[in-house]
Amino acid sequence: MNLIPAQPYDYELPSDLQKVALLIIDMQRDFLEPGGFGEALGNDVSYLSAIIPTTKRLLKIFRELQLPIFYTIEGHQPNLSDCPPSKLHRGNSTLKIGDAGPMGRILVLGEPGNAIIPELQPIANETVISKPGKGAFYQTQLESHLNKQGITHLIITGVTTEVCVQTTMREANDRGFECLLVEDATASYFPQFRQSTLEMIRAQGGIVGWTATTANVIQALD
Ligand code: TIU
Repeated sequence: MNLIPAQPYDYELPSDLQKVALLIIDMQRDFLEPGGFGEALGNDVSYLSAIIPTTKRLLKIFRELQLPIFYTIEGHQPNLSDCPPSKLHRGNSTLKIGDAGPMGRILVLGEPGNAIIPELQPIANETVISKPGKGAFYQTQLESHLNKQGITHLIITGVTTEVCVQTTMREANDRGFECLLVEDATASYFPQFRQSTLEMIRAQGGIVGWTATTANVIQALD
């Protein structure tokens, strides 16, 4: 039995590792680089790049073992038909979703700013899911992809911990997936929110799932 040392207790991997997917959430230029949606919301984007090396290490081992890899991107159709008015008008920044920014139209699919960062570019046989909301299961094909491939376990990484990552993990947990959030491969513009999210997820015997370090995940898979 392969166990990942985790909190609140060891995370058991299935004997068939093809049932374990790496999920990399919203590591797109919009959130990590200056001039995108994250900065338009008033955030200091420098907090997020710290997790690029750990995410790369996880990507490397999943690729070496030929295990399933999924990425998400938060973005909207160019006509914004999939962006509810509540999301479009929220906040008081001058740059809104759909406006032209330094990296193209903010949070619009296909724009330069909407691309996954160069360090984590997907390769063949890896699945990219674009999503209009914070949760990756809302109005996407993610669930059917996972079910079709028989995936039962999700190793979750990405940004931002308390927004898209936590929403997605809760959605996945309710759908019966065994979820582990990688502590040093998730980041927030608010370090205290990241810490609180890790704690609330694993509280109450793992009410939403597990957390573990990159090193522990890799050691168990190796
Ligand atoms: N603003 C913020 O923290 N996050 C988002 O808007 N999206 C994601 O978390 N990806």
